[in-house]
Amino acid sequence: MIDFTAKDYDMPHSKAWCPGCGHFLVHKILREAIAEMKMSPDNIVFVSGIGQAAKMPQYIKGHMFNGLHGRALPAAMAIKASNPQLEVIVNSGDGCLYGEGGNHFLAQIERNSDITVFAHNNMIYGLTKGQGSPTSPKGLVTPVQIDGVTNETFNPLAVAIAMGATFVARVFPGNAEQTKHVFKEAIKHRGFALVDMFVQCVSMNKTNTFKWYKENTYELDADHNQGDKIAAFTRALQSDPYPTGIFFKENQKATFEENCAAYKNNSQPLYERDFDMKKLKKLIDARRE
Ligand SMILES: Cc1ncc(C[n+]2csc(CCOP(=O)(O)OP(=O)(O)O)c2C)c(N)n1
Ligand code: SF4
Ligand SMILES: [Mg+2]
Repeated sequence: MIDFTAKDYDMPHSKAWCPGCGHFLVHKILREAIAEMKMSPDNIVFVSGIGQAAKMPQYIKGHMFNGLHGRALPAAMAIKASNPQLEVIVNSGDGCLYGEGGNHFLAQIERNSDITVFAHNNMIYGLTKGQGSPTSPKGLVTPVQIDGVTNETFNPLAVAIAMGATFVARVFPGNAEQTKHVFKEAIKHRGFALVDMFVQCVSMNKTNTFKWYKENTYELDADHNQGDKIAAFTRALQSDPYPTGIFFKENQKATFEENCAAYKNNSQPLYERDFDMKKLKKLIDARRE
């Protein structure tokens, strides 16, 4: 157990985000959550792809892996599988996670890797100057979609629930208390945890502002049954206004790491095991025949 404050998890350098960017609030609340959970930076790996949201691992204390656009999840899965004792946290943008990384999003849900995924959903490609993303609302005018977005809007919660995700939540970080609570529950969850976060991009999305999110969200009722998949799916389809909170969670499903053959009779983390060159060569040679 470590007695750190949220400030201790901050990295000293300045953050390359616009003043008022929604990613700042996530940065603050996430640090508060992990400090209150007494998590050691030595035991956390922050993983991301590319984008404004994906800068997060560089701004928070812990190990980090910053990979290719859309490719945070396979890296996170591999890190967790090679050392299941690590806490693996992904910070990703809506474009990176649901667009370029969409296939990985589906695959990791199916596998139930024991990782926590925080999706910074500003409904826009922020870093590349405001093109429509999978979550952009229909009609949103952008420098590319000059007559407005015509694509259907991707619904990450409904997709995650339908695919069998074991923890599915949405937050609006302007509601700091609920957001911190959901962050902690997601990190504690055994299995794939998705937290979609409504954050504002003050420079590239003038429609879905902090005020807009505030006016268009409400907390799920206290009697919402988090174990009821149909109720969760029904809530995930609601958008006027959007519910926030934990839509669905289940704890019975085995994780990807638990299902790994390598861990069936041996709990020693893969990274600690000797590398069997002969066995590997045999496997590669067999593919060549
Ligand atoms: C394979 C690939 N496609 C496209 C890009 C260009 N690119 C970099 S970041 C980005 C969009 C990031 O948007 P999002 O993930 O929503 O994060 P945000 O900047 O909005 O936080 C794009 C399209 C890239 N680097 N690699
Ligand atoms: S462009 Fe948008 S996402 Fe990027 S730092 Fe500025 S406000 Fe944040
Ligand atoms: Mg984005």
